[in-house]
Amino acid sequence: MAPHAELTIDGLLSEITMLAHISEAEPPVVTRVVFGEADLRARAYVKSLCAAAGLIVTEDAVGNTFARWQGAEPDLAPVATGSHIDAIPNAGSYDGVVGVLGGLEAIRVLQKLGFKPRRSIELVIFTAEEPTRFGIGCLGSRMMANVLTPQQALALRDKEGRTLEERRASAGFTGALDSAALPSGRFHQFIELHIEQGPLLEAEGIDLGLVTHIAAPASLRIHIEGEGGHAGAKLMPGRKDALAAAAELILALESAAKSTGAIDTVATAGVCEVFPSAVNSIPSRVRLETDIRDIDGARRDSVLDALRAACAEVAARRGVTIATDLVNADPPTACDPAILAALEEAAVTAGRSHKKMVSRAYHDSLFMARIVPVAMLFIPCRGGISHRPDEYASPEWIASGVRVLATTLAKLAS
Ligand code: HGY
Ligand code: MN
Ligand code: MN
Repeated sequence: MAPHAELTIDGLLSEITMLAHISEAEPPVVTRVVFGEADLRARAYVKSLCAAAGLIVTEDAVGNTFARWQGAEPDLAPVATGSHIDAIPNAGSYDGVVGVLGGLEAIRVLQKLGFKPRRSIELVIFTAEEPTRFGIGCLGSRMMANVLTPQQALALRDKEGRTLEERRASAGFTGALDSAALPSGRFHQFIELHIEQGPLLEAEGIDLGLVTHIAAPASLRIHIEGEGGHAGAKLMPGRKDALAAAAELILALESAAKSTGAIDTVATAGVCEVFPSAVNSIPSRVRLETDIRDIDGARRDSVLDALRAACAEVAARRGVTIATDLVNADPPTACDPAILAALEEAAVTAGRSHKKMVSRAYHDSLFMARIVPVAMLFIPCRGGISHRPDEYASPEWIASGVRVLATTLAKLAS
């Protein structure tokens, strides 16, 4: 089953634009934090599109959403595809959305072609792929894979101190948390279509990326307690400036990532919260959130260890107190060779250039891999830009991803 070459995706493009306008910010800026007002409107919009396609829509206790195209043998485990629609502040229109609306489009294309799946095909919209609200990414897929247990989920709070329980209940999700964990065998195979969020495909003029491995993310939260005081009256000797200590740790993190000798090691401190944050007051308290990744778990952990060592050294030398808590340190994952082979065959049939590559961004596939064979299909994004309003994927790139996804889903569901 190979969709025709002139697959038109005008409807899909307008749905992507429509979804981009469902934002907490002014277009073209997309901000859609989980369980916020825009997230709920976006969920309603996407569910209406799924219902219009005749899919059976269900939601779990944390808002993971499943839209099923019933197959001829409904007892067989479905083939699934999907991604996320939540977006970090100041984001773009395509991260996650291409995998959700593109996955829906792949189903609609197969419906139009009169394809009848033997296995059901299920579109999955994962809750909270982004860490923005609760500080941990892939919350929904972690719970599906029981990587995040209900007990751990109960401890999650957002910046306003609201718990996951409060937030999900106000969003209308009240099921028992332990019902989110899926039994193994719930899905047969899973494919996620996503923009590359890097520059390689576009730079090399290649249409599609067949993702062989997904990098291992880790996040260490660092609390620094110094001594506040008057920025003018307190002399330099004996100061315990928490932000100066944080600055040393940020540079130590950067140098540890650079010195592994591997290009795949990356790290940054994406959040730095300063108290009291007054220009004429010595910072007494700082919270740093750090993000450390590598496709090699041990190498990534060596950077974590170097950062912890730097915390101990800076605390001793500067007389500040430094406490750390590990938010997550997940293993990398390898994608399933059989699904990759099916994707490659579909790319060849479609006459699309393609290359094997790793994903440096993490995705829900990283956690779905714990309960089902997975693979990811990348399309290029302009300049490799992502997590910015100028994120862009061309209609040609999107159409080629949808086409190859549709062909592969048809093969796996036959
Ligand atoms: O941060 C990531 O890798 C993903 O985009 N949330
Ligand atoms: Mn993202
Ligand atoms: Mn994403």
